Amino acid sequence: MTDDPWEPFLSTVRTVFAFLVCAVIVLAALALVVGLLLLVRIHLRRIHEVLYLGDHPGVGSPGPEDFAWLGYHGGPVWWDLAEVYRRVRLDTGLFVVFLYPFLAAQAVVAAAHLALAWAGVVVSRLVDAALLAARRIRMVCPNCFEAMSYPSYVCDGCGRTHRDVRPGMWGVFRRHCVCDRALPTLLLLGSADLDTRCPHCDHALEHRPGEAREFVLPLFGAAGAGKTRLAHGLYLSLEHGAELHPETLSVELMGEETERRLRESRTVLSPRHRVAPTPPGRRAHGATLRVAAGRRTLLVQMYDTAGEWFNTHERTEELSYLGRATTFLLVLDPLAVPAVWEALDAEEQRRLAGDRSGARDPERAYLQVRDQVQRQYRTLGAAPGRGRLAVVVTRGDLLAGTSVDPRGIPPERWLDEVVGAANLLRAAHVDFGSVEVFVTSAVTGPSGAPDPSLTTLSRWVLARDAGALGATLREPCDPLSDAGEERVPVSAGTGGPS
Ligand SMILES: Nc1nc2c(ncn2[C@@H]2O[C@H](COP(=O)(O)OP(=O)(O)OP(=O)(O)O)[C@@H](O)[C@H]2O)c(=O)[nH]1
Ligand SMILES: [Mg+2]
Ligand SMILES: [Zn+2]
Ligand SMILES: [Zn+2]
Repeated sequence: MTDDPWEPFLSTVRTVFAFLVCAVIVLAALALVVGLLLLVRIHLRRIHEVLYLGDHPGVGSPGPEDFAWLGYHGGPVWWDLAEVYRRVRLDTGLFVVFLYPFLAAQAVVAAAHLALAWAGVVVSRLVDAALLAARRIRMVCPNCFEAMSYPSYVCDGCGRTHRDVRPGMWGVFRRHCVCDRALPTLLLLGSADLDTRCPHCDHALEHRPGEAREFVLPLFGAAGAGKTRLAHGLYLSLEHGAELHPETLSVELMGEETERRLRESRTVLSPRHRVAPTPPGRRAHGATLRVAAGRRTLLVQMYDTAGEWFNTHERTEELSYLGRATTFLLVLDPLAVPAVWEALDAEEQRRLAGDRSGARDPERAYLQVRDQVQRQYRTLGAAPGRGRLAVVVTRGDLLAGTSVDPRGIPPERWLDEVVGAANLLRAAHVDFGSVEVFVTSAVTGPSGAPDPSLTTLSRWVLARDAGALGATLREPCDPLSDAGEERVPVSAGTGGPS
């Protein structure tokens, strides 16, 4: 065995070479790690700049047409991702390929944010819509009579009107007005606390639509029939009930306009008061009452339009609230009907001449409205024949003690036999699902309490469409039940369902 004299030398070279290779590998790995860390730092800095400092020249302020900032999921999430990519590519050149996994991770986070936000949009809208449907809330503007899927809300910071605040591009649970004020996006989240407007006519809606069921109640009939006085009477009967039993019933006039029109009800109903005709030039505006019994609330919109509107097809056609109602009050002045007038003796005629209105034919207004309701139901796809009609004979107090005194006779029979309204009644029974006749006295008694006939009518009005609220109103403790469902009139001209 011979010793190679080069062997120690070669061994040293190999060792040095191996060391050098290791050093290069370590250095390369170090360089790679340091490089990657630098790249990641650049990426994170750009993310910070774009996402958190909002340094994004590509995204401008909202224009004059815009009213809210887009929600992050409504576009900015992708714009930010593209901007971060643009900047890191500029910073790192070809080395950007090393950042692809990190950019992909950012894209995954962005996509997850997007998925979560849009799921929030869909779920919250569904829940809100389901709650409105379950509570059978449909919103109708008392000014233009259009149905609204959602009211518009006014920003309490700058006064801008937001047409549709519901969750979407502009926000999930909150949206940010261009003035930066955060607004709730749903009735559930408190949007009803903001000033509300109609999305169709921009009229201020002071009755907080969406919080409770709305109940459209049209009063119609010839000029001078007694619609305005009856509207006051209905309000006062509920008011009186609430005064007697504040713990079970409350009634509130919603908004300035309703208050202006109904606050004088007690004066209007004093027996000697004469009501001025409703100006025929003006379209009706629904007067809204908030009626609450226990936890149940109803927004009653009473529409009292001047009698002239029911004379021609063209005018009645404009009253599109008719198609939104299922309960109707046909108001009728018995003294105007020739058969009733002629049945009075000369002395009675002399005494009541000043209380007689001019329209001789109550059927005219009925047919106009009936045709219009059927037309509007067809247009809206509503089921025909589901409506309820009350034929309300006014001036019961004036008829009391006369030759045509309705007391003690079932109101429908009296209407048929004394007023001679058999044709009208026959048509009404064909056209409406249910028909009741009432004789009312829109007056207050000596104590200031409204005549019980008004309470009887109020109870009938609220009984079905108000659902459980109607039932609450019938509970024994409630004054509205005092007259009893089947009771035959006792006070002057009091009518009950026949
Ligand atoms: N005593 C008494 N008077 C009534 C009653 N109902 C109506 N009147 C009077 O009849 C007249 C006409 O009543 P309104 O309520 O103005 O009639 P309207 O249907 O609103 O009339 P237009 O607005 O012109 O369409 C007024 O002088 C009322 O005071 C009632 O039940 N009793
Ligand atoms: Mg009137
Ligand atoms: Zn409107
Ligand atoms: Zn604002």
